[in-house]
Amino acid sequence: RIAHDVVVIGLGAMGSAALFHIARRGKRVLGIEQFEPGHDRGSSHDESRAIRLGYFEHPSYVPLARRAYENWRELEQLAGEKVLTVTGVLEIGKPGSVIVEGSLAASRLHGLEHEVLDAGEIRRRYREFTLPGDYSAVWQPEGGFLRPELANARHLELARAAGAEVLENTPVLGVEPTSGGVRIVLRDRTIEAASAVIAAGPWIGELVPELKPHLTLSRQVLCWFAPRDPDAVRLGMLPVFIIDGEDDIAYGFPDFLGSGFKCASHHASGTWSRADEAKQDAGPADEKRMRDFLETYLPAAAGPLRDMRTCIYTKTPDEDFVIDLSPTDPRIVIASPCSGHGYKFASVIGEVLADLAIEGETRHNISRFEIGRFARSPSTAYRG
Ligand code: PYC
Repeated sequence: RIAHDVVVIGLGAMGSAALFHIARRGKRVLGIEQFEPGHDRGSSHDESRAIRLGYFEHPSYVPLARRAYENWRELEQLAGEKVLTVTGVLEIGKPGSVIVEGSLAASRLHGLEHEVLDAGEIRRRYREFTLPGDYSAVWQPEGGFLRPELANARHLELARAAGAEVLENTPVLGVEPTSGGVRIVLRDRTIEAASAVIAAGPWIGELVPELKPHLTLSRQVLCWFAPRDPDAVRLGMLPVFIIDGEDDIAYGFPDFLGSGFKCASHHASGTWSRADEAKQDAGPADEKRMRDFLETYLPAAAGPLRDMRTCIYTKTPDEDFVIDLSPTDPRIVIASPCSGHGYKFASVIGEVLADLAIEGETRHNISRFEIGRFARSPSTAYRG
Protein backbone atom coordinates (compact mmCIF):
# COMPACT_ATOMS: atom_id res chain seq x y z
CA ARG A 1 0.00 0.00 0.00
CA ILE A 2 1.19 3.50 -0.76
CA ALA A 3 1.60 5.10 2.66
CA HIS A 4 2.87 8.50 1.55
CA ASP A 5 1.91 10.97 -1.14
CA VAL A 6 5.49 12.26 -1.24
CA VAL A 7 8.81 11.24 0.29
CA VAL A 8 11.47 13.97 0.51
CA ILE A 9 15.04 12.64 0.61
CA GLY A 10 17.51 15.01 2.25
CA LEU A 11 16.41 17.59 4.84
CA GLY A 12 18.91 20.39 4.26
CA ALA A 13 17.87 23.76 2.86
CA MET A 14 15.82 22.54 -0.10
CA GLY A 15 14.45 19.38 1.48
CA SER A 16 13.22 21.02 4.69
CA ALA A 17 11.54 23.79 2.66
CA ALA A 18 9.93 21.22 0.35
CA LEU A 19 8.69 19.20 3.33
CA PHE A 20 7.03 22.32 4.73
CA HIS A 21 5.35 23.29 1.45
CA ILE A 22 4.10 19.76 0.80
CA ALA A 23 2.78 19.28 4.35
CA ARG A 24 0.94 22.62 4.37
CA ARG A 25 -0.99 21.46 1.29
CA GLY A 26 -2.40 18.60 3.35
CA LYS A 27 -0.36 15.84 1.73
CA ARG A 28 0.96 12.79 3.59
CA VAL A 29 4.67 13.52 3.42
CA LEU A 30 7.68 11.78 4.91
CA GLY A 31 11.14 13.38 5.10
CA ILE A 32 14.24 11.20 5.31
CA GLU A 33 17.63 12.51 6.45
CA GLN A 34 20.76 10.33 6.47
CA PHE A 35 22.29 12.23 9.45
CA GLU A 36 20.78 14.46 12.13
CA PRO A 37 18.84 17.40 10.65
CA GLY A 38 21.03 20.48 10.98
CA HIS A 39 24.29 18.53 10.53
CA ASP A 40 27.39 20.32 9.21
CA ARG A 41 28.63 17.89 6.52
CA GLY A 42 26.79 19.41 3.57
CA SER A 43 26.00 22.94 2.43
CA SER A 44 23.37 24.38 4.79
CA HIS A 45 25.15 25.01 8.07
CA ASP A 46 26.42 27.99 10.07
CA GLU A 47 25.05 31.43 10.72
CA SER A 48 24.67 33.30 7.42
CA ARG A 49 24.06 33.16 3.67
CA ALA A 50 23.76 36.09 1.27
CA ILE A 51 20.51 37.14 -0.39
CA ARG A 52 20.29 39.59 -3.28
CA LEU A 53 17.87 40.46 -6.07
CA GLY A 54 19.93 41.86 -8.98
CA TYR A 55 21.33 38.53 -9.89
CA PHE A 56 24.70 38.69 -11.65
CA GLU A 57 24.65 35.00 -12.57
CA HIS A 58 21.69 35.61 -14.93
CA PRO A 59 18.71 38.01 -14.97
CA SER A 60 16.28 35.09 -15.25
CA TYR A 61 16.86 34.33 -11.54
CA VAL A 62 15.31 37.65 -10.50
CA PRO A 63 11.61 36.60 -10.46
CA LEU A 64 12.53 33.58 -8.35
CA ALA A 65 14.55 35.78 -6.02
CA ARG A 66 11.55 38.09 -5.57
CA ARG A 67 9.36 35.13 -4.65
CA ALA A 68 12.06 33.84 -2.32
CA TYR A 69 11.95 37.16 -0.40
CA GLU A 70 8.16 36.85 -0.07
CA ASN A 71 8.41 33.29 1.17
CA TRP A 72 11.18 34.11 3.70
CA ARG A 73 8.99 36.90 5.09
CA GLU A 74 6.07 34.48 5.32
CA LEU A 75 8.27 31.97 7.14
CA GLU A 76 9.22 34.69 9.63
CA GLN A 77 5.56 35.44 10.29
CA LEU A 78 4.65 31.79 10.76
CA ALA A 79 7.68 31.05 12.94
CA GLY A 80 7.64 34.35 14.85
CA GLU A 81 11.38 34.71 14.27
CA LYS A 82 13.63 36.81 12.04
CA VAL A 83 15.55 34.88 9.37
CA LEU A 84 16.30 37.70 6.87
CA THR A 85 18.22 40.87 7.69
CA VAL A 86 18.50 43.60 5.06
CA THR A 87 21.92 45.28 5.09
CA GLY A 88 22.25 46.08 1.39
CA VAL A 89 24.73 44.18 -0.77
CA LEU A 90 27.84 45.76 -2.24
CA GLU A 91 29.19 43.92 -5.28
CA ILE A 92 32.68 45.25 -5.92
CA GLY A 93 34.86 44.38 -8.88
CA LYS A 94 37.90 45.11 -10.94
CA PRO A 95 37.34 46.72 -14.38
CA GLY A 96 35.28 44.37 -16.56
CA SER A 97 34.14 42.26 -13.57
CA VAL A 98 31.38 39.83 -14.59
CA ILE A 99 29.90 40.28 -11.13
CA VAL A 100 29.56 44.05 -11.43
CA GLU A 101 28.43 43.94 -15.05
CA GLY A 102 26.05 41.00 -14.51
CA SER A 103 24.46 42.60 -11.47
CA LEU A 104 24.03 45.88 -13.34
CA ALA A 105 22.44 44.12 -16.33
CA ALA A 106 19.97 42.20 -14.13
CA SER A 107 19.13 45.31 -12.08
CA ARG A 108 18.48 47.41 -15.19
CA LEU A 109 16.46 44.72 -16.98
CA HIS A 110 14.19 44.20 -13.97
CA GLY A 111 14.01 47.84 -12.86
CA LEU A 112 15.58 47.08 -9.49
CA GLU A 113 16.76 49.80 -7.14
CA HIS A 114 20.55 50.04 -7.40
CA GLU A 115 23.46 52.48 -7.57
CA VAL A 116 26.80 52.32 -9.36
CA LEU A 117 29.65 53.51 -7.13
CA ASP A 118 33.25 54.30 -8.07
CA ALA A 119 36.13 53.48 -5.73
CA GLY A 120 36.08 56.97 -4.20
CA GLU A 121 32.38 56.79 -3.41
CA ILE A 122 32.74 53.28 -1.94
CA ARG A 123 35.51 54.56 0.30
CA ARG A 124 33.47 57.63 1.27
CA ARG A 125 30.60 55.41 2.41
CA TYR A 126 32.66 52.48 3.76
CA ARG A 127 36.04 53.66 4.96
CA GLU A 128 37.13 50.07 5.74
CA PHE A 129 37.54 49.05 2.05
CA THR A 130 40.99 49.71 0.50
CA LEU A 131 40.37 49.37 -3.22
CA PRO A 132 42.39 50.18 -6.35
CA GLY A 133 41.16 53.41 -7.95
CA ASP A 134 39.71 51.68 -11.02
CA TYR A 135 37.40 49.35 -9.04
CA SER A 136 33.66 49.99 -8.97
CA ALA A 137 30.58 48.48 -7.33
CA VAL A 138 26.87 47.93 -7.66
CA TRP A 139 24.97 48.74 -4.49
CA GLN A 140 21.71 46.83 -4.00
CA PRO A 141 19.79 48.19 -1.01
CA GLU A 142 17.51 45.14 -0.77
CA GLY A 143 20.35 42.65 -0.30
CA GLY A 144 21.22 41.12 3.02
CA PHE A 145 21.71 37.85 4.80
CA LEU A 146 19.68 34.83 5.88
CA ARG A 147 20.09 32.59 8.95
CA PRO A 148 20.31 29.12 7.34
CA GLU A 149 20.39 26.85 10.40
CA LEU A 150 17.52 28.75 11.97
CA ALA A 151 15.43 28.84 8.80
CA ASN A 152 15.93 25.14 8.05
CA ALA A 153 14.92 24.23 11.60
CA ARG A 154 11.81 26.42 11.36
CA HIS A 155 10.81 24.86 8.01
CA LEU A 156 11.12 21.43 9.63
CA GLU A 157 9.16 22.38 12.74
CA LEU A 158 6.35 23.93 10.71
CA ALA A 159 6.30 20.87 8.43
CA ARG A 160 5.98 18.57 11.45
CA ALA A 161 3.25 20.77 12.91
CA ALA A 162 1.37 20.40 9.60
CA GLY A 163 1.61 16.60 9.81
CA ALA A 164 4.92 15.70 8.13
CA GLU A 165 6.76 12.66 9.45
CA VAL A 166 10.55 12.57 9.65
CA LEU A 167 13.06 9.70 9.70
CA GLU A 168 16.49 10.78 10.97
CA ASN A 169 19.82 8.96 10.66
CA THR A 170 18.37 6.90 7.84
CA PRO A 171 20.43 6.58 4.64
CA VAL A 172 18.50 5.99 1.42
CA LEU A 173 20.13 3.40 -0.85
CA GLY A 174 17.98 3.86 -3.94
CA VAL A 175 14.81 5.27 -5.49
CA GLU A 176 13.00 3.02 -7.98
CA PRO A 177 9.93 3.65 -10.12
CA THR A 178 7.11 1.11 -9.61
CA SER A 179 3.80 0.65 -11.38
CA GLY A 180 2.00 2.70 -8.69
CA GLY A 181 4.63 5.28 -7.81
CA VAL A 182 8.15 5.05 -6.40
CA ARG A 183 9.94 2.76 -3.99
CA ILE A 184 12.49 4.17 -1.53
CA VAL A 185 15.08 1.55 -0.60
CA LEU A 186 16.45 1.78 2.96
CA ARG A 187 18.95 -0.60 4.62
CA ASP A 188 16.30 -2.67 6.34
CA ARG A 189 13.08 -2.07 4.37
CA THR A 190 11.42 -0.26 1.50
CA ILE A 191 8.88 2.57 1.54
CA GLU A 192 6.24 3.14 -1.17
CA ALA A 193 5.12 6.63 -2.17
CA ALA A 194 3.24 8.27 -5.02
CA SER A 195 6.24 10.51 -5.75
CA ALA A 196 9.65 11.42 -4.38
CA VAL A 197 11.78 14.54 -4.14
CA ILE A 198 15.52 13.92 -4.15
CA ALA A 199 17.18 16.92 -2.51
CA ALA A 200 20.29 15.16 -1.27
CA GLY A 201 22.76 18.02 -1.81
CA PRO A 202 26.30 16.74 -2.39
CA TRP A 203 25.05 13.14 -2.12
CA ILE A 204 22.59 13.51 -5.01
CA GLY A 205 24.86 11.85 -7.56
CA GLU A 206 24.62 8.58 -5.62
CA LEU A 207 20.82 8.55 -6.06
CA VAL A 208 20.60 10.12 -9.54
CA PRO A 209 23.28 8.38 -11.61
CA GLU A 210 22.50 10.37 -14.78
CA LEU A 211 23.46 13.55 -12.92
CA LYS A 212 26.67 12.30 -11.37
CA PRO A 213 29.05 12.74 -14.36
CA HIS A 214 28.06 16.42 -14.54
CA LEU A 215 28.67 17.32 -10.91
CA THR A 216 31.78 18.52 -9.11
CA LEU A 217 31.84 18.74 -5.33
CA SER A 218 34.06 21.54 -4.17
CA ARG A 219 35.52 22.24 -0.76
CA GLN A 220 34.84 25.79 0.40
CA VAL A 221 36.58 27.24 3.42
CA LEU A 222 34.84 29.72 5.71
CA CYS A 223 36.91 31.88 8.07
CA TRP A 224 36.03 33.93 11.12
CA PHE A 225 38.44 36.67 12.20
CA ALA A 226 38.46 38.84 15.32
CA PRO A 227 38.39 42.21 13.51
CA ARG A 228 41.16 44.75 14.14
CA ASP A 229 38.51 47.45 14.05
CA PRO A 230 35.29 45.82 15.34
CA ASP A 231 33.24 48.96 14.79
CA ALA A 232 34.07 49.00 11.05
CA VAL A 233 32.59 45.55 10.42
CA ARG A 234 29.61 45.43 12.77
CA LEU A 235 26.00 45.23 11.66
CA GLY A 236 24.89 48.71 10.66
CA MET A 237 28.36 49.72 9.44
CA LEU A 238 29.25 47.02 6.92
CA PRO A 239 26.83 45.53 4.37
CA VAL A 240 27.09 42.03 2.94
CA PHE A 241 29.69 42.27 0.18
CA ILE A 242 31.35 40.35 -2.65
CA ILE A 243 34.70 41.44 -4.10
CA ASP A 244 35.74 40.22 -7.53
CA GLY A 245 39.43 40.93 -6.96
CA GLU A 246 42.67 40.40 -8.86
CA ASP A 247 43.23 36.74 -7.90
CA ASP A 248 40.13 35.64 -6.04
CA ILE A 249 36.44 36.26 -5.47
CA ALA A 250 35.51 36.53 -1.80
CA TYR A 251 32.47 37.58 0.16
CA GLY A 252 31.74 38.53 3.73
CA PHE A 253 29.13 39.52 6.28
CA PRO A 254 28.91 42.08 9.06
CA ASP A 255 29.71 40.63 12.48
CA PHE A 256 26.11 40.49 13.68
CA LEU A 257 26.62 37.95 16.47
CA GLY A 258 29.89 39.24 17.91
CA SER A 259 31.36 35.84 17.01
CA GLY A 260 33.84 37.29 14.53
CA PHE A 261 33.84 38.58 11.00
CA LYS A 262 32.89 35.79 8.58
CA CYS A 263 34.33 35.73 5.08
CA ALA A 264 35.10 33.11 2.46
CA SER A 265 36.57 32.62 -0.95
CA HIS A 266 34.09 31.66 -3.64
CA HIS A 267 36.73 29.59 -5.45
CA ALA A 268 37.21 25.93 -4.64
CA SER A 269 40.11 24.60 -2.64
CA GLY A 270 39.82 20.94 -3.57
CA THR A 271 37.23 18.91 -5.46
CA TRP A 272 35.68 15.43 -5.21
CA SER A 273 33.17 13.28 -7.00
CA ARG A 274 31.80 11.62 -3.80
CA ALA A 275 30.60 13.59 -0.78
CA ASP A 276 31.69 10.84 1.62
CA GLU A 277 35.28 11.40 0.50
CA ALA A 278 35.19 15.17 1.03
CA LYS A 279 37.98 16.48 3.25
CA GLN A 280 36.23 18.59 5.85
CA ASP A 281 39.01 20.38 7.63
CA ALA A 282 40.96 23.58 7.04
CA GLY A 283 44.56 24.57 7.74
CA PRO A 284 47.15 27.37 7.64
CA ALA A 285 47.17 27.62 3.82
CA ASP A 286 43.42 28.31 3.89
CA GLU A 287 43.86 30.98 6.53
CA LYS A 288 46.71 32.61 4.59
CA ARG A 289 44.70 32.83 1.39
CA MET A 290 41.83 34.57 3.16
CA ARG A 291 44.08 36.79 5.25
CA ASP A 292 46.03 37.94 2.16
CA PHE A 293 42.74 38.88 0.49
CA LEU A 294 41.57 40.86 3.53
CA GLU A 295 44.93 42.60 3.95
CA THR A 296 44.53 43.84 0.38
CA TYR A 297 40.88 44.88 0.39
CA LEU A 298 39.57 45.03 3.97
CA PRO A 299 42.44 45.22 6.48
CA ALA A 300 40.15 46.36 9.32
CA ALA A 301 38.77 42.81 9.42
CA ALA A 302 42.06 40.88 9.36
CA GLY A 303 42.72 40.36 13.07
CA PRO A 304 43.48 37.01 14.76
CA LEU A 305 41.78 33.93 13.35
CA ARG A 306 38.87 32.72 15.47
CA ASP A 307 37.57 29.76 13.51
CA MET A 308 37.63 27.99 10.16
CA ARG A 309 35.02 25.58 8.82
CA THR A 310 34.25 24.03 5.47
CA CYS A 311 31.16 23.42 3.39
CA ILE A 312 30.54 21.81 0.01
CA TYR A 313 29.32 23.37 -3.23
CA THR A 314 27.62 20.89 -5.59
CA LYS A 315 28.52 22.43 -8.95
CA THR A 316 27.13 21.92 -12.43
CA PRO A 317 29.29 22.75 -15.49
CA ASP A 318 27.41 26.01 -16.18
CA GLU A 319 26.87 26.76 -12.44
CA ASP A 320 23.10 26.95 -12.94
CA PHE A 321 20.79 24.85 -10.75
CA VAL A 322 19.13 21.54 -11.55
CA ILE A 323 15.41 21.48 -10.69
CA ASP A 324 13.47 19.05 -12.86
CA LEU A 325 11.48 15.86 -13.17
CA SER A 326 13.71 12.84 -13.58
CA PRO A 327 14.21 11.72 -17.21
CA THR A 328 13.79 8.16 -15.85
CA ASP A 329 10.38 8.77 -14.32
CA PRO A 330 8.35 11.99 -13.84
CA ARG A 331 7.27 10.93 -10.36
CA ILE A 332 10.83 11.51 -9.21
CA VAL A 333 11.72 15.19 -8.70
CA ILE A 334 15.34 16.21 -8.67
CA ALA A 335 16.68 19.31 -6.96
CA SER A 336 19.53 20.97 -5.26
CA PRO A 337 22.82 21.05 -7.16
CA CYS A 338 22.93 24.82 -6.71
CA SER A 339 26.62 25.50 -7.45
CA GLY A 340 27.21 27.55 -4.31
CA HIS A 341 24.54 30.21 -4.84
CA GLY A 342 21.32 28.39 -3.98
CA TYR A 343 20.57 28.96 -0.31
CA LYS A 344 18.72 32.26 -0.78
CA PHE A 345 16.26 30.45 -3.09
CA ALA A 346 15.42 27.61 -0.66
CA SER A 347 12.11 29.23 0.32
CA VAL A 348 10.90 29.33 -3.29
CA ILE A 349 12.57 26.08 -4.38
CA GLY A 350 10.60 24.34 -1.62
CA GLU A 351 7.41 25.70 -3.17
CA VAL A 352 8.51 24.65 -6.67
CA LEU A 353 9.36 21.14 -5.47
CA ALA A 354 5.95 20.83 -3.85
CA ASP A 355 4.35 21.87 -7.17
CA LEU A 356 6.40 19.34 -9.12
CA ALA A 357 5.87 16.46 -6.68
CA ILE A 358 2.12 17.03 -6.36
CA GLU A 359 1.09 18.49 -9.76
CA GLY A 360 3.98 17.48 -12.02
CA GLU A 361 4.41 21.14 -13.05
CA THR A 362 4.95 24.62 -11.61
CA ARG A 363 3.92 28.17 -12.53
CA HIS A 364 7.48 29.35 -11.78
CA ASN A 365 9.88 29.55 -14.71
CA ILE A 366 12.50 26.88 -14.08
CA SER A 367 13.36 26.17 -17.72
CA ARG A 368 16.96 27.22 -17.14
CA PHE A 369 17.38 24.38 -14.65
CA GLU A 370 16.41 21.37 -16.72
CA ILE A 371 18.57 18.30 -16.45
CA GLY A 372 18.60 17.59 -20.20
CA ARG A 373 20.81 20.59 -20.96
CA PHE A 374 24.03 18.75 -20.11
CA ALA A 375 23.49 16.15 -22.80
CA ARG A 376 22.76 18.87 -25.40
CA SER A 377 25.55 21.35 -24.79
CA PRO A 378 28.25 21.14 -22.17
CA SER A 379 28.69 24.84 -21.38
CA THR A 380 30.86 26.82 -19.04
CA ALA A 381 30.04 29.06 -16.14
CA TYR A 382 28.87 32.63 -16.67
CA ARG A 383 30.93 33.76 -13.71
CA GLY A 384 34.64 34.50 -13.59
O1 PYC B 1 24.96 33.29 -3.44
O2 PYC B 1 25.48 35.34 -2.95
C1 PYC B 1 25.76 34.16 -3.04
C2 PYC B 1 27.11 33.74 -2.71
C3 PYC B 1 28.17 34.53 -2.45
C4 PYC B 1 29.21 33.68 -2.22
C5 PYC B 1 28.78 32.41 -2.31
N1 PYC B 1 27.48 32.45 -2.65
